[in-house]
Amino acid sequence: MADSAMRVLSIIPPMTQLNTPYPSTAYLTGFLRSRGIDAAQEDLALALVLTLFSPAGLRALHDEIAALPAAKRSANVSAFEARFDRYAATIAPVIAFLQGRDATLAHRINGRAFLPEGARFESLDVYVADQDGGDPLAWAFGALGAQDRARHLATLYLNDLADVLRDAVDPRFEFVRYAESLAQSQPTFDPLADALAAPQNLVDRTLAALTLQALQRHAPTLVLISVPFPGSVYAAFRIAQAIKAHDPAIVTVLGGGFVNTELRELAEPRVFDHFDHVTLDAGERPLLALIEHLQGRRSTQRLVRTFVREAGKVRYVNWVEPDIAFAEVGTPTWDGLPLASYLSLLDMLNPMHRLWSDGRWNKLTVAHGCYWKKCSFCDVNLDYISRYDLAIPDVLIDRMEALIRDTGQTGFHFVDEAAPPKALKALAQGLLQRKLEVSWWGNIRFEKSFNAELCQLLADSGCIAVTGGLEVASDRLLKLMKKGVSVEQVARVTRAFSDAGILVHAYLMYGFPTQTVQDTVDALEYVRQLFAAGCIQSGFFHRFTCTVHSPVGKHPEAYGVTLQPPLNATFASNDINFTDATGVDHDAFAAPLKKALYNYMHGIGLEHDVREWFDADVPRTRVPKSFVARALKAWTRGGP
Ligand code: B12
Repeated sequence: MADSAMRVLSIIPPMTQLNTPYPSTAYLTGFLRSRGIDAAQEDLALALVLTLFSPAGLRALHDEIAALPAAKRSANVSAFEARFDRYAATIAPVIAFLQGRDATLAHRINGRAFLPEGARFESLDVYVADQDGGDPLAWAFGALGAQDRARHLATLYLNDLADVLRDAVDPRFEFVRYAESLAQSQPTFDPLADALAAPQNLVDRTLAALTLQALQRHAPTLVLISVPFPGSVYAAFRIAQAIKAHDPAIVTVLGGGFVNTELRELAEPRVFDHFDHVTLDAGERPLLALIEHLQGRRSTQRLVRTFVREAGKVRYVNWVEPDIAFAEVGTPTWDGLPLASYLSLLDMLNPMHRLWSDGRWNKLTVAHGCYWKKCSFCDVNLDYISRYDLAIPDVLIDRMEALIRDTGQTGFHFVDEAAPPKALKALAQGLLQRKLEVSWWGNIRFEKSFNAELCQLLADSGCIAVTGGLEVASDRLLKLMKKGVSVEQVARVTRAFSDAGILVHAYLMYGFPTQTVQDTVDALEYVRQLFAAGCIQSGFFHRFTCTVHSPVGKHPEAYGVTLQPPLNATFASNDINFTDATGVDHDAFAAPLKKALYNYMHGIGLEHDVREWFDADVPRTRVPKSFVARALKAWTRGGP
């Protein structure tokens, strides 16, 4: 293939997120262009949703439903059919509103007579009605939040439509993940192969048509399909299938976070019916090698971190060459993505979830990898954690300036594993020096070095929110998981952020090895106190899962657990089941912890004994009532 003929198209498959593009194609496209390679990108996740949820898309859905036997029509489907005319009339204005193109529609939406209301609107009834007007959303949005209120109602309306699509066409469809179970920790390719061999439904057909349109627009010779999460894998294969059916000579490559995590032991030849190559870890170096290979300038033996199929068998080729330094990867570009068409959804009435689903964020990385890389629940052995590499602050700020020119937008989400405090300090100083007015947020570790002074500096430079792991709030377990923080330290650090006006979201965990019921009750008590003391404003409880690449998965004996025997995976491998000698049924705590947290986030129930959230009898907490208050007092007296 001659140099001039090489045209690369990078694709984000459904689903990732709808408010802003997932950044991998932007990174790869920016890098390839910086090396003089003709590269373009497409977000087929957004395109799929905009096509399905359009007047023509709803008519197609209506036609599908007409062919369904009456017995197969769920309540959601019947409700949609009964009000189809209203749905068909409102879908385009609602999408325009969610895209920020028609703000005045908020008034009609808020009147509650404009949109047809399906089952999703029942969630509004759980909120306490306002005493005067009986407005169930008044507590959340107040008198001034007309736009947000309308955005929330419009999101419920879209969720209703997604339910109809799910019930009538494809049970696997969701807005942020699609057919996730076909890929996540799936030891064999069989379920995915069966799904790919099944006749195409409306979603598949729409996606195939969009794929062909993208091929027509860009005429690529090489297509890169990026799968960050298990919930984007099925669609990635459908896209590759459509490409190969159209023109088998187009080279297809699979890469991304899911591959880097779950396909490291790939041995399934059928994957290569759809993809010519599968690459691991940071894509820049493997891609340069692959492009040289496709241009006839490099043999197969010298591919980098690339799986190929040879004589019907999967072979992993890794000619060792250094990765491209973080300072040299170039600036991501959003060029070619329809930035004005993303949807600002308002799903959860929680300030942090809002940052994830609402608004267009430029995404950048302060540093590649994690500077701590010790946490025993984390995939610390994988390149995206273990290879720590940092660019000087000036390079980062240059990239930010380039992105503002590129997108016209000044909000940044740093997608780091954990942005290092020193680098953030230098970034903040640099932003202030250059008088660059931006907003930014990202994930950090609750390090001691985030004191009041540094937090204020970060806030002055535009930091609006941080997320960080408190995991199981228990000093014993934090030590066992090598988190490197204590509850007391987290209290002080989060308070310093909050005092500076920065929103704090805590990642919380339950079900870690050796965790007892008492530990869980105590953890919730710490969390209660942190909310009550204004240290954190948001949080989420994740159930601990043991992965094959984590220290717990590698040395289970050190954590008192026994792993189930390995599954002999030929396809995906990640989560492993285990037994914990404590025998605690952590599943029983999922709902109580979620309920408690949901209420705390809204300032409700903070004065209650934490035992009240649990259905079963649990022991009284051992945590002193004023633990957090005392930690904060000692700190204001003595400094951190
Ligand atoms: C920030 C982040 C988030 C954020 C923001 C996500 C977003 N949409 O922007 C939030 C908190 C919302 C999030 C949520 C989730 N996340 Co997350 N997230 C990350 C994190 C830390 C960085 C992602 C990122 O933007 N990286 C920067 C981009 C440029 O990197 P990249 O996509 O990996 O691309 C590079 C390479 O992979 C490669 N590449 C990518 N595509 C391709 C394609 C080809 C052809 C080639 C050759 C190369 C290539 O080149 C790129 C440049 O080097 C990663 C871990 C990590 N460090 O990567 C986890 C990670 C991607 N998340 C993960 C998961 C599981 C999730 C959730 C499903 C968690 C959950 N249970 O809810 C959700 C899914 C949410 C959704 N549907 O959008 C896993 C996925 C692993 C897996 N099992 O598949 C990861 C890897 C972390 C982990 N080990 O747990 N996440």
